Amino acid sequence: MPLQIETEKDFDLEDLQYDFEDSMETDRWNDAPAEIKELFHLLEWNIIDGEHGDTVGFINEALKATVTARTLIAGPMATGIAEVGRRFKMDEYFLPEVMMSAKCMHEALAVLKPLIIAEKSEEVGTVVVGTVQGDLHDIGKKIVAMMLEAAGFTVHDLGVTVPPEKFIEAIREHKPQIVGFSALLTTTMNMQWETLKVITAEGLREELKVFVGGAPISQAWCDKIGADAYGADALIAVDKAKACVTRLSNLKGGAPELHAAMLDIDREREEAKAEAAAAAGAG
Ligand code: B12
Repeated sequence: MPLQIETEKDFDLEDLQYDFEDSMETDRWNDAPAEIKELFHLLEWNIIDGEHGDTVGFINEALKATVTARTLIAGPMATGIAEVGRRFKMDEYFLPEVMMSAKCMHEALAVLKPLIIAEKSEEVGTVVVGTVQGDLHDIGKKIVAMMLEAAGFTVHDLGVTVPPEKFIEAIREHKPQIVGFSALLTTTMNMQWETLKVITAEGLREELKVFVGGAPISQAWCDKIGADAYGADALIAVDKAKACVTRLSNLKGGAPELHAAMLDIDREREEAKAEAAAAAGAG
């Protein structure tokens, strides 16, 4: 039985501004055995400190202790890189530090990817994803692509800084049901809109369910540009993608009913989270 560890909670990460000992005193990962809690905090600090030579060692140790790849990605890897983002924003970190931390994430994902892909169930559909033109961020997009593959999708990942015409080419070649645009910069999020406009101009809009995601992206942005679904994280993106190729497969891209159904999935998830939090509080 793999270890079940809570990763969905909105954790307070203030300790990550200080040091490892402070992290050990928080209640984050307290539902894990003591040695796993310690390992998770070591991994968080490994990513924050950008000590990429050691990342794979921590990852392998956790896997040996039956922690799942998903728990590692949604747990200590997510909290570690979130703190890196905070430090960058506050000018406590500059590009070289962020690049070292990104290297840790990439090394960890390289080990975890085959494990996630091995979960692949029966073929459910095809997705084309890419980070839009001008944007080099790809950690989150890679995670989304991996989770979609595990859920049974064939994923064509076009990489980073993908111009609209490359999306069009890939859509014509692979005939996906879904296309996903990632953007991490406020200066590149507009390329999601531009790419969607080209898709529409090429007469491909109705064939495709258009997903958008990335740190500056929101449901409001998704609504504004007329995309079908916003994915705040990889898990919700998978839920929405699955719904698109099963019970909603008859709806065309851009249909108001599709948009409404995507919002229902967000609502259901919020309700489930609230119920789980209430149950944990009562227990
Ligand atoms: C790592 C990083 C880098 C690395 C990227 C390495 C790589 N290969 O990806 C490097 C060092 C290269 C980098 C460069 C830059 N960066 Co940078 N970077 C980050 C950082 C710290 C983490 C991003 C990350 O990987 N997060 C972890 C992943 C798991 O999260 P995520 O990407 O959000 O993905 C999740 C969801 O958003 C969603 N999702 C993502 N994509 C998609 C797609 C679809 C279809 C769906 C459904 C869902 C979805 O699911 C994912 C998984 O749950 C962020 C901080 C932040 N808060 O995001 C800054 C950040 C994005 N960077 C920033 C900046 C400014 C830059 C630079 C311009 C800096 C510079 N002066 O040169 C350059 C830009 C270069 C370029 N042209 O792209 C700013 C952007 C600010 C803004 N408002 O635009 C941020 C927010 C930092 C900050 N707070 O100031 N960066």
